[in-house]
Amino acid sequence: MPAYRPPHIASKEITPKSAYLSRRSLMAASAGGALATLFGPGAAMAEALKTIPSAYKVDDKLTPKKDVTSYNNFYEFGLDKADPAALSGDFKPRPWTVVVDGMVAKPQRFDIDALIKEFPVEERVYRMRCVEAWSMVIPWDGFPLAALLDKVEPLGSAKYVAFETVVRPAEMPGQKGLFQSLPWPYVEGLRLDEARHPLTLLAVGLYGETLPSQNGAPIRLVVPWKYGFKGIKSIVRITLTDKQPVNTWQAANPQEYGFYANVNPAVDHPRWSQASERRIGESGFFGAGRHPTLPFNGYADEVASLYSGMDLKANF
Ligand SMILES: Nc1nc2c(c(=O)[nH]1)N[C@H]1C(S)=C(S)[C@@H](COP(=O)(O)O)O[C@H]1N2
Ligand SMILES: [Mo]
Repeated sequence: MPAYRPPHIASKEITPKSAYLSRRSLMAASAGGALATLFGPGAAMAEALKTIPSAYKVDDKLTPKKDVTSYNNFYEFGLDKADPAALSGDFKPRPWTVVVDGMVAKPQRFDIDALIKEFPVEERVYRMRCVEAWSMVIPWDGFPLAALLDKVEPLGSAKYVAFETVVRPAEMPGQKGLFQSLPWPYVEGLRLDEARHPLTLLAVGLYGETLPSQNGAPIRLVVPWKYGFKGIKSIVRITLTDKQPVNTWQAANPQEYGFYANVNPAVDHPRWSQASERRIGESGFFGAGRHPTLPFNGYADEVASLYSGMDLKANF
């Protein structure tokens, strides 16, 4: 079993597990309007989210925690699925600052633990579909990106949100050496309306525990209707802009990866079919059951309207 936190991180530097667990049981216990008093200022958002229950928690069987935390894509730690868990022991997710800047009225630097205190952390059970045709079902703990964006007050001119991962070659072995897999930092982007969508989450934990380094500690993006590569990990900067941001995989291979990357079983990857997916952790060939891939990863009711009139084949 991989360690879920680097052993050199003192527990006092980490949001206590009890904080998540009490929040989780409180959320479960609270059917209605009590959330505002329980969670403080950002609670209106949590209330709003309860109006889309199908998106908030899917019924699929959860992928076991050991698979979620040992089968990872995080090229900063290496290319093999086992590398991020095995090679992230030197990574220090605390202390950590996230800068939010660009076309906003109130650019700010946020300490990660202040952020976690400020916004109510809630559990979201989402499907995660990697462009490589495997998938998981993950209980994330996080808060909507929209809550953070509201805080910095985007200007009317802002149309997109750009994200950047930390660069720390001393702690991230995949960023060292001659044979770099990708240019660093890893970068991603969303349209502002996608970023503000209530499903779009900044995750700070999973399975009720502090986010493991291999999953993008201390804070990563989760956009469940898009391929997994949009879910940028270990974020240090979020910048509002009026230009469509470059994203790492599109820049690396524009024939195969686009900006939108909405999960679409009807648009095959040039080298493989996207019609179905291997659900990691289920029994079947190579330990994974086969599932049909759903348009927008099963979130079409919530998000398809964002793309009305758009050619989904061209905007892959
Ligand atoms: N910084 C960074 N973020 C990243 C990646 C990466 O290599 N570097 N890989 C992406 C890909 S391809 C996927 S499928 C998801 C995997 O998230 P998980 O390992 O938590 O399941 O992270 C995404 N975020
Ligand atoms: Mo991926």
